[in-house]
Amino acid sequence: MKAALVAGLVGGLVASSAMAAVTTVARYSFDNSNLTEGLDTGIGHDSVGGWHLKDGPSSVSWSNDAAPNGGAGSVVFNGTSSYLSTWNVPDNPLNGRTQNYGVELWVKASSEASSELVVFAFNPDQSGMLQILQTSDGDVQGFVGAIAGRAYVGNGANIVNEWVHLAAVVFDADVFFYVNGEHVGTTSQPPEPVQSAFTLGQKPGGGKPFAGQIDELRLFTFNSGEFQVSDLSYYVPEPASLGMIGMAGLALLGRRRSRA
Ligand SMILES: [Ca+2]
Repeated sequence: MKAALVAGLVGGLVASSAMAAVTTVARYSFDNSNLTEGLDTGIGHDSVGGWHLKDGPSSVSWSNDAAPNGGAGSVVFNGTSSYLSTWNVPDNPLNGRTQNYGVELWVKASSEASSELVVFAFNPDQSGMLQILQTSDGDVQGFVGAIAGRAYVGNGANIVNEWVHLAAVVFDADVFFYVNGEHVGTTSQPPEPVQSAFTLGQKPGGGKPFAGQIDELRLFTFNSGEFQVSDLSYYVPEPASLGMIGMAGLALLGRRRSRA
């Protein structure tokens, strides 16, 4: 397992042609501009399963500024009252999961954090839950993968007004945090089992509000030892993004495939 893991960590683009070993269990593309249309087609729709962002949207807005390969748009958080949440939604495909799962998203902060802010968090009121934070707190400032109340690893730099890809992946008993597809930290403190909810942009009921944009949130699982960094969407363009290549690009792709 360790050899495969190291290969995955250093493989990057070289390994991207390998068959993806992860299974997407929920995906939120935020490509629909209608914030009030309803759970099945609105901004909080899970395009894979039924784990819709039911308690959102609250004060979020939509932007046609999408992440790289991020489709038509993203969701915007105002830094005061905005959040999206699955609070009280029963269809959680990760319920009880303890290991071999991951969370990835693109984020574009509009300002440096003056304190600890929630980008993504499972049950953020409970210690030991997996989180992705923006913070200016000490050595872990910048974007941070966290086990609430226990362990924090970050990229150590504040990045604002540009899209950054973040991923927190639970491998067996370790948590790996990636920024733009590069491994920036590991903690051997495993998070608590996933429970019924996650929030984006703030704690449920208010607190630690993030200001900026989030796009292309994906949650995935994999078999022990099979995750490779090249499985992250940072390296694997989604099928929907093929439309952005344009006709010339598709023709080129066709020629490449016909030659193979
Ligand atoms: Ca999008």
